[in-house]
Amino acid sequence: MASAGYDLVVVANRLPVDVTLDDDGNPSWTRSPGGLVTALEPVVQGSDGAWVGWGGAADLDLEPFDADDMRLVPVPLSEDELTDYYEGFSNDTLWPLYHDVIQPPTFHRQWWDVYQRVNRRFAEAAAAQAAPGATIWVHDYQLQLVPKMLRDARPDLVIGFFDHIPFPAYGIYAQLPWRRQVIEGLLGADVIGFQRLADAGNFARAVRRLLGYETRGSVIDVPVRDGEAVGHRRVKTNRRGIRVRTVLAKQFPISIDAQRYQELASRPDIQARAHQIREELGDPRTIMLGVDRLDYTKGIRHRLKAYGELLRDRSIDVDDITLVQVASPSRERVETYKQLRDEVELTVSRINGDYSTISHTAISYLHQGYPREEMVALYLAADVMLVTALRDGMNLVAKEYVASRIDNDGVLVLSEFTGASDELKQALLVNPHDIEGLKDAMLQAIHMPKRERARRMRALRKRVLTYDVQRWSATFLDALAHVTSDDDYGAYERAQQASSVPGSVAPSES
Ligand code: GDG
Repeated sequence: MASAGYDLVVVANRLPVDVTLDDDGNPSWTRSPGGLVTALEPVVQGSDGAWVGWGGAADLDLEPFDADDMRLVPVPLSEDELTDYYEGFSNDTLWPLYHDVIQPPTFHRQWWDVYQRVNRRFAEAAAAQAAPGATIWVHDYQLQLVPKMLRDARPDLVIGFFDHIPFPAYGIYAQLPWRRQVIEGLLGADVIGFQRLADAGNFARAVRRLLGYETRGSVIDVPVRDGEAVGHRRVKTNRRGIRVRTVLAKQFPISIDAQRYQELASRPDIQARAHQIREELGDPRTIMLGVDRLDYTKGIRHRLKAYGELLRDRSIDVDDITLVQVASPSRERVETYKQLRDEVELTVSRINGDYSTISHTAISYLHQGYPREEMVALYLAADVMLVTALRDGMNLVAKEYVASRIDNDGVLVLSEFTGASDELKQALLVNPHDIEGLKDAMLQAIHMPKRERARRMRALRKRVLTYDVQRWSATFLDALAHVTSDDDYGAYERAQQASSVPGSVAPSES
């Protein structure tokens, strides 16, 4: 560590490890490898960085420690705070609201109070680690107030925020009783990253409607308050004679470590496991696969409905086709998730009861988490991948499937309500609410000729291998460096527009 703190501090709800205490209270940790960890770990390791986050268990009050060349700074959360801040405000207010109110959001003033308190704790922990002028990268909807809290405490810091989930249209966002405070919290950042151009457009509209600030494309002019310290930031006077600083709000579509998935898919043991999976399923002609956290945004019920109707209509035969549905356990203490699990499991058992035979099961349903190697074996075994989310910031599963198909085979059925659909145009794009359309797409995928499968998959792979997660984090940090430097910002913007930026589609209407 530099004596005066770290030059890069990542702030996320979770640390990249799970911390556990033994009987004597001694901590030990295991890595919890997710997409975010893979993306940010090399950046943090290579730049004298620290990672601030919750350790994964209630009431852990630990000193910062070093793991895998990173400084890890645990933020303690009590059982009550987890209930109000995490399960409550994050997962039962913001999550459903930001996913187009697929489930009704719950608004509780008590949850909001705790959300503010916990955000402040994260901000203070991050500020304590940051060297003068350091870069802080804050992640996701659980921590939207942190950018402003950091800016107020430490104007010298360069602050980025990335929103992993959608940002809703104004008509929906406006329901949030604390809509103004959240927008102001985010605008503490110098760069606010979204998955899609449409999300950035929705955010800019909310800023105009709620705060009346001027926006030009992805640039937002945020007025500088009297006496506000701006650090080294450029401040200019706008047309109305108001002193403003520049905030960049634009899309930075996240990706995966595509190379890693290719490597796993090339391993003989994983390929052998893929063959074994096929055999164990009774060697059906077609294996369809769904992989999701068991979440109501993922469209699992719509997928099951379409599949059940295809069996009912005899458009497909259980002797030929199996659907494997991995539904990894998620947020099990939140009531809507308990209900979803009951509904999904009832539907699965009805379909299996109606259509399975002694030798062939219609749906192989797995309410478990698996090692990444097993996931890649499943991707390799699956002829058709079903991603039918009703709303999804990006959907990494779609990209993982594509990166794993080194054989240029397999068909991706992809909901147009995922961020991934902005980039993965050669998938079979579907509206999951249109059950007939979804059934047609499933049949088209099942019967697609090999040449067409290969043509589409090659194009998909090109996209995923080019825009991988390393490129994502480099692009975000590059934007952060430019927007806060004295360089000609306009030149940076023009260069961006000249290069092909993925996900360039028109914003959705509010
Ligand atoms: C949020 C946004 C955005 C799932 N089951 C197992 C397992 N997984 C892995 C997948 C994938 C990840 O979890 C899920 O990522 P998604 O992107 O599909 O969805 P969310 O969890 O909702 O993620 C989303 C993402 O943040 C990143 O910004 O794309 O839109 O909602 O990597 O493979 N992994 C293993 N075993 C499992 O059983 N090993």
